[in-house]
Amino acid sequence: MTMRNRRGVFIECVEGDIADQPDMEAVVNAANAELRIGGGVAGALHAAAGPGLEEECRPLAPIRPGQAVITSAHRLPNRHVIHCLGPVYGRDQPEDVLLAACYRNALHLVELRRIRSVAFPAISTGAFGYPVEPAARIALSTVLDELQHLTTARHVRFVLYSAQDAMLHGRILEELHDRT
Ligand code: AR6
Repeated sequence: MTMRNRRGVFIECVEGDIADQPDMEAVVNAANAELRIGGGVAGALHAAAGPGLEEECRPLAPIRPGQAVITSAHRLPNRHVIHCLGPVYGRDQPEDVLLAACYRNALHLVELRRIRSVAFPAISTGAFGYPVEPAARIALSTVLDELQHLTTARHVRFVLYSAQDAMLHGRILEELHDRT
């Protein structure tokens, strides 16, 4: 686990399951455009949340790459789910701009709803094929940049599914944080 503190916000990278983050007020979903169940992160979150989540999502769909919408968390141990549609690598262009927009728009909702803690998965790095290292650089640098606009958030957690991805994110967090 790697942790850093900037502007009073605690940022960490941990190995774990995004559907099992009971101390976080909001969790972020790596959604599909239709906000349907799907696999990976979306599958895990919808399975734990129960069918009410998909029902609440229905009138909000479809969403575009880079967009984020917020719902309640139903049976998940959180208050909110923020659904982001990441870019499909090699198809949705410019993919770096669209991936950064996911994190920025999610944090905009965090600020609007006065959320104190939020957990992100590595959006687009599974079924959507974005290579993990460039995706991690975009994710972490966007979050570090956006901290200046956050007045309520105190804790941002990146939840990675493998030890290798957690170590990679941790190394990039140290590098970006300690450089600036
Ligand atoms: N907790 C944390 N990370 C996870 C979990 C989990 N439970 N499960 C997978 N990951 P993906 P995407 C990691 O495919 O690339 C869906 O089917 C995974 O190893 O969930 O944005 C949707 O319906 C990878 O590093 O999201 C969409 O159609 C990362 O989370 C599409 O896939 C993201 O993998 C979205 O694709």
